[in-house]
Amino acid sequence: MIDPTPTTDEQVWNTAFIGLGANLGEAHQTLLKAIETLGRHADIRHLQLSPFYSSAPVQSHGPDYVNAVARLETRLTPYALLDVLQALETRFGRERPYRNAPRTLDLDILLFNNLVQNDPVLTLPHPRMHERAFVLQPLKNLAPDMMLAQGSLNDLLTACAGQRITQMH
Ligand code: PH2
Ligand code: MG
Ligand code: MG
Repeated sequence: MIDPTPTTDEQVWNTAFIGLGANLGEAHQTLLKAIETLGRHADIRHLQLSPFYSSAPVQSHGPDYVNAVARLETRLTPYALLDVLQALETRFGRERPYRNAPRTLDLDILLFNNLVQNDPVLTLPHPRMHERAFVLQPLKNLAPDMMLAQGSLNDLLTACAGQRITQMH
């Protein structure tokens, strides 16, 4: 039988950048497992991962964080992707005692296509990404020429030169 709903497949795949962070437990291992799980999701493809970085807590405390950024394509909506990420955070033992508390796993949607929105559930682009070296540096590894509304990645990185961040391997 002829498929009644032929799709022009390319139209439904969106590009998203995800910020990964953890500073409790086996942070590095947790990020690897989270990435592996995401990569197996039926509605996610072409996952690319930046190098891992060790970074001093920014407006947070506790041990140094492990951070990375992933680029992926997804046919999920931004809200459905957020649900997938939050379920993963929960599975890896994330608790939310207070804002910016140390955490076993944080998965933030940084960018979703060129979407700009600000609603109670999801603000895009991520409202603080432009002032955080632990996001900008791995993002630059994946997309060196990217421009944010606030400027180029290089200029924004210069502005947060005081934030300690080291590539791990
Ligand atoms: N995440 C925060 C707050 N502070 N600092 C570092 N170094 N890395 C993070 O991932 C991080 C943070 C809130 O999500
Ligand atoms: Mg975060
Ligand atoms: Mg978060």
